[in-house]
Amino acid sequence: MSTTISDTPRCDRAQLARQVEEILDATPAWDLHTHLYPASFGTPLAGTGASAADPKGLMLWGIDELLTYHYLVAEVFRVVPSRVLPYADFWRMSKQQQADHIWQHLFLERTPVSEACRGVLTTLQRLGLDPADKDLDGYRKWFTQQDPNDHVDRVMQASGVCRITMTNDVFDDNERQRWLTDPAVGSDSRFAPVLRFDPLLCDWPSAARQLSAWGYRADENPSPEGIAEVRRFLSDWLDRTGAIYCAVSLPPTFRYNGLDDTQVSSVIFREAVLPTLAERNLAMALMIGVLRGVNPRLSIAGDGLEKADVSSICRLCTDFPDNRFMVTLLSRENQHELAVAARKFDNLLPFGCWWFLNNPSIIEEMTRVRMELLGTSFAPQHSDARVLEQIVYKWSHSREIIAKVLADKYADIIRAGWPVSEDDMRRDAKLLLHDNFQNFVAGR
Ligand code: FIX
Ligand code: ZN
Repeated sequence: MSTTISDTPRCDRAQLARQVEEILDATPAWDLHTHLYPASFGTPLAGTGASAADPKGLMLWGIDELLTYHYLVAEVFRVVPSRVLPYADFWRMSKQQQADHIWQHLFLERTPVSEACRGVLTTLQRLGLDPADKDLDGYRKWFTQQDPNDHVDRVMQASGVCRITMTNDVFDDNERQRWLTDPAVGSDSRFAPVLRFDPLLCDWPSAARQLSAWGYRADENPSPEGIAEVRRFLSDWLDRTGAIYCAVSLPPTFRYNGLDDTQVSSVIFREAVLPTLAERNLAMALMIGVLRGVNPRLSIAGDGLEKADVSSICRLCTDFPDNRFMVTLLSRENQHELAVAARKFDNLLPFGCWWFLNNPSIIEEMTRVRMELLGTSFAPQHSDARVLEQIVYKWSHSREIIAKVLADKYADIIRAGWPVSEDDMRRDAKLLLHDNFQNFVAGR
């Protein structure tokens, strides 16, 4: 039976907050953007019962991967700078040595209050390990006792995630080869495939060289035949992977200037990518704002951000009404503009609090702005996890904040005389954590 909270003056805010938090916790989330893979893509840490470790395997899991997450690599160089430990020396260390270094300096010699450090603690705790033990070898032992395939179930259970969306980068040789060798590599139904092809839009000359090497005719300035070949390439990979949407990450300088824009990226996007997706009823995810290699010596930890151009997104939504765009922007300054754009275009779904925005203070601010402008019609979060167990902390921390914002909004409308039932709350939680994304990708 659904209870309705409507006795405004006596409405107990603390009880309402608890109720909403419980409902959010019990609602399965579809994690709509991660860099996670099932064990079929190989894993460097095999665990018990599994086949031999595959050093280049794509399924990352376990405490050493958690500690060497690139967010933490960037943080450890704040504490042990490169004038003390040169970058090259750090990168020469084994994974375990890097993890030891990060554990020592960020956890033992400092207080682990940053969001990425806190994430490791929440993860250990929710997996039944005690962070107070501070026993890195003990944690290592526990992880190596897990079977990776069963471990996926345990982690999904602990994080309340019912489906994990992958990022399947067709320009990554390691990944590409695995799809070509084993057509069933992506058939684990817990993981949904997504076709990712940044070079097509960010670096056409190198994408064209690759396409030619793979047997697709590609010219420097794409001719109509060249465009047809890009479409053939995309179709082949959409068939091979069964992708549920396509994705690219773009720099802050990305511009789409309209139907007569002659930039090569716009031509490829307009004539090859978007028509192929429209034909297949697939959405396109645009992740805009990353400045790659601000400090290249930090490798993957060295990327930064700048503001993106929201007018380009509005033009895309206008010019391609038969396409759907999921958009996340990396700069905090873009968030209000993006939410306003989503009020104008029903083929635009703002999603997630990406990367440097995935901190409690900013998640809360973004979620409030989005809810105030869009009601419940957005996808508040994705994990962007690179290491399996990260979904535990990313979802636990985010659920708490989404619940807090939602409870405040309920309290406001209850005060205005609108009753909110438990069923209403469950429906809203499901929309936010699952259905808005599911309906958008399905074109409903
Ligand atoms: O481009 C992306 O998908 C980014 O999310 C990643 O490249 C980035 O390194 C990341 O892990 C952010 O969380
Ligand atoms: Zn990502």
